[in-house]
Amino acid sequence: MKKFKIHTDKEKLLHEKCREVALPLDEEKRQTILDMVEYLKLSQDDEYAKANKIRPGVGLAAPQIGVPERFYAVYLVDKEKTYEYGLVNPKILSTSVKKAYLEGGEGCLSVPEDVMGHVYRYFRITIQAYDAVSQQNVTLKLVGYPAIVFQHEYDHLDGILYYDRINRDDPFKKDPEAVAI
Ligand code: UDB
Ligand code: ZN
Repeated sequence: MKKFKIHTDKEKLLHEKCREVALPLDEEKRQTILDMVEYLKLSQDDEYAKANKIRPGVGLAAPQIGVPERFYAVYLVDKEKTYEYGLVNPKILSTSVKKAYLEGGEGCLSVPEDVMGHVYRYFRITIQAYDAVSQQNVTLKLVGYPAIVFQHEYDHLDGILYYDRINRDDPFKKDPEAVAI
């Protein structure tokens, strides 16, 4: 199993916009993306996570492994549905007016110390990308928790970390358009 060095927010790379990936995807890059999905899957196994001293991850973006390019992996199970994707050059096609935030706040594999506060995101998004897992273009309609995860990863491609979206003066400021998840 491939081990990744997870880069942290001390590094400039995490705060910079990533460049588009040339398609068709070369075999080496496809393998890297599949390895990222595998890493997430394994990290959610308690034994494996403990033995390898890693956190259970639901998403991982290229800059977090030191690659300044527009792709990310997601592996999560929500409401009996499994989301297993390796998105390349994702585009958010549409967003809801309604917002959502994780009640317990967000964290990040690249941020060693949690920052408290509400991170408002869109409740629904439609995202289009090339998916390295199924090897086809996909258009995904995401709602609630999965929508939040895909937006968190998308932000990494633009050099945005979750704490950049927390209100500095009032971290728990209410947004009347937002629901807690
Ligand atoms: C995570 N994990 O992976 F509900 F099996 C977070 C960390 C930062 C705490 C490791 C997480 O939410 N795990 C989780 C949650 C479950 C069930 C389960 C595992 N990320 C991904 C990340 O940093 N990507 O760049 C942070 C999430 C916060 C909101 C969306 C992504
Ligand atoms: Zn993150």
